[in-house]
Amino acid sequence: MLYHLLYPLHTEFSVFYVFKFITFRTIYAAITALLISFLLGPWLIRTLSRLQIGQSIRKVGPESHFKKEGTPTMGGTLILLAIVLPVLLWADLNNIYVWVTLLVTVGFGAVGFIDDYRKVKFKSSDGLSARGKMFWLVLISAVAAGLLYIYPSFDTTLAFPFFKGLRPELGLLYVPFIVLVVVGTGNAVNLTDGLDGLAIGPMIIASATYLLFAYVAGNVKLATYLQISSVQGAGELAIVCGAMVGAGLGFLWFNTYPAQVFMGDVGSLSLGGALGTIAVITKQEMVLVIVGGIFVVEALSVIVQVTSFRLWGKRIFRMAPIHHHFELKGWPEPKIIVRFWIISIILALIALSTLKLR
Ligand code: 57M
Repeated sequence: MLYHLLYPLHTEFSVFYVFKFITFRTIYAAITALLISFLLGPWLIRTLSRLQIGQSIRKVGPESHFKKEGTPTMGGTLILLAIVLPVLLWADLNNIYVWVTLLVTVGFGAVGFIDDYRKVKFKSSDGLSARGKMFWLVLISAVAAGLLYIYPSFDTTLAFPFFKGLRPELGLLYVPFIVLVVVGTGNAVNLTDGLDGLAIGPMIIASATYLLFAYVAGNVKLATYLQISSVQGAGELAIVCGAMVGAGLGFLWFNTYPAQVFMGDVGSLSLGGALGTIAVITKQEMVLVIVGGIFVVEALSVIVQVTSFRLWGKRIFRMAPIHHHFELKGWPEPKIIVRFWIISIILALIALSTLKLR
């Protein structure tokens, strides 16, 4: 809105010309998101505590988690607000990619909100049925995928890191592919969100990485020089990523060990959905496996554990997702969290190097 209100004034007041620049608006989207988080965070935590919106802890889990019983949850509502408001303020609202990303972010957030609400209301750790949740996530991402598919200039070829000449055309198959990426990322982030700051740290790092990818993809000169897909209009997603970085840092302030609040599914699903959508739009969807490597490993650990247990009655990990394995091995919680962050940073650097390697 600020962009639409203030940029046209540049003909009379040259100072408003700065609103044209994606870099400027990205920085201020991040700062706005941080301010919203810092200003509303303490109030939200007090309100959630007063309303007794506290976490129920599974009795089968690591004992160290029992003391977390009653920690306010659904802090993801703050993350959602701290992303959506800055995007509405600073992004170009005529941009379809911004709206598709917001649709998934808010849609997934709503599914997570209902799930969290039911868990809190019925004071259990079971919310919506797994099928019901999956149905809504698939439906929302299918609508987003359909919108992208019918958008005239949207490219339905698949781009691979390291092999820049390899560009298979997926055609209509690109729609289920988008659904897979977006729903998969939402669920993987959800599984990762099991220790204080464990999901939000890698999410901040991934958002910052995609901020750069979006900026480069949206800039024809840079994209051509780096031989990556140029996506006209994708630069505006740098503003969404900036808001995600700001909202993530603001949330981490309160979620860092020992957490004063958990994000809940409203946070994990919306952030994961947003990241998956941005990866698809910027044509950096395969690189997401590297950037979001922590989320991938967490999800894989569950798949491997469940498969092995069902087929052979044996567990590979002491407990899945993998962060529980390290907890049960005796690693202190902050050590697991910070080490996962370090790995995320390394993975982000490797992913960024794919811009140069071909
Ligand atoms: C959500 N939720 C956390 C919090 C957070 C198939 C199976 C692997 C599914 C999996 C599962 O349900 N995962 C999804 C994980 C929960 O956190 C809440 O959920 C939100 C995210 N959706 O925002 O509201 C607990 O995580 C801890 N936590 C923190 N700090 C945070 O900042 O400490 C969360 C955020 C919180 C808190 O304790 O209560 C969760 O873990 O439940 N199920 C599991 O993860 C379970 N694993 C399992 O059953 N493994 C078996 C299977 C694979 C065969 C096995 O390995 O044998 C474990 N979950 C828990 N305890 N809590 C089992 C032990």
